Amino acid sequence: MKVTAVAAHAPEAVRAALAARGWEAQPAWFAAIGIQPFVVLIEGITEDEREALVHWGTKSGADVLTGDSGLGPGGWALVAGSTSRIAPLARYDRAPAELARLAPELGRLLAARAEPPRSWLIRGAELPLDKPVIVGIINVTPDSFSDGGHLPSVEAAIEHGAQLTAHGAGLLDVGGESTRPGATPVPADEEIARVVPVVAGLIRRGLGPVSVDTRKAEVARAALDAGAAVVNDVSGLQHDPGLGAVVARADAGVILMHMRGTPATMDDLATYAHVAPEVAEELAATAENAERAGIARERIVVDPGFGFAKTAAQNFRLLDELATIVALGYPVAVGLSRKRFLGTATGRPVEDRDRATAVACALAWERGARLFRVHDVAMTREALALAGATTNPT
Ligand code: PMM
Repeated sequence: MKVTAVAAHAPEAVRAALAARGWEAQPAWFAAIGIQPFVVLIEGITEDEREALVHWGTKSGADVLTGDSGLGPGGWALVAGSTSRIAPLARYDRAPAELARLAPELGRLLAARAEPPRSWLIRGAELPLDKPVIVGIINVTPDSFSDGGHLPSVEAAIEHGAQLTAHGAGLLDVGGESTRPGATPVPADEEIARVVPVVAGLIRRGLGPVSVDTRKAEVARAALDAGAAVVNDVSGLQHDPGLGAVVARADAGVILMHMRGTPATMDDLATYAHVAPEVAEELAATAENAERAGIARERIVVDPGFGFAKTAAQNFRLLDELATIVALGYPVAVGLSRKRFLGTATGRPVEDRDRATAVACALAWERGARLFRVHDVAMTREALALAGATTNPT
């Protein structure tokens, strides 16, 4: 007899173990997915629902931990087991009647896991997500925290875009307003004067697709008119209620980032009892808001907003628990590049954080992120090539 531990953090090892022993490809894959561990936290439940869950857990072999003082009203339950054990709870015909309220949300989580988004619709194109999309940063601000002021002219910014593209960027993100804590707000006309010539120049050179990093409808409209295909809004449509309609009308893609408050107030709002679920809940509301404004679901990407209203410790938890954000079912972008919390771990100053950025991006890929907004595209591309080769074996 021989006993071997099989890696279980992803379905691949189980699939390969079965395939190597003669199983057909499809049954091996379905079995591997079914064996994957699945852990859900269910909050706001009644006493009856809690009891029904405990009873169901005993019968079905899932672990059910419960309590009555949750983060919100009602009781809570943490349900853990293999996916195939928990999946029947998402079916009205299989779940106990007392637990019918659970089915839709649980079904949505299971579907997002089984069928993650394969592409992202932006204006005039569809970006496949089976490989990482590296978003190259072009900051045309005099005061961005990490590279402010290094692009003195429109020509230099366009040339920088050409270089980022040559290094492997799949999207170029042009920003004209710094969002670091305490940065001075920029009037719309000034922001337009900074970004539009760069967007137009990139398009003229056949570079892109291009994204505009702005919170303002007016700036977004001008950049879209100049040929941008994506709007990257760090305020998640909080800053300018008109931005959603501008994106919708242009059939543009949108990146909705999580933050609380404004760059001026966000540092005082970094108060979470359990950061990942709270960010996920707030991002879900933001995405719903965008869909109500007429933006198609397929055009939405969400971003947990590393460094925005989060302490270093919260950023590390969020990076580790990124799967909670991925479970929302939208493609996930991360902006980790050169951020302060990376310096907390490595002791490196802002100008020496590209290695840490590349490693953090590889960790984020492994947890399900698909878009990576970075300054050093070449180094991140190498890290992601390695991460991709490990997680998608050929
Ligand atoms: N971070 C910054 C600016 N824009 N956009 C998204 N989607 N995600 C981010 O994390 C993000 C962003 C701040 O960094 P910078 O000043 O280096 O551009």
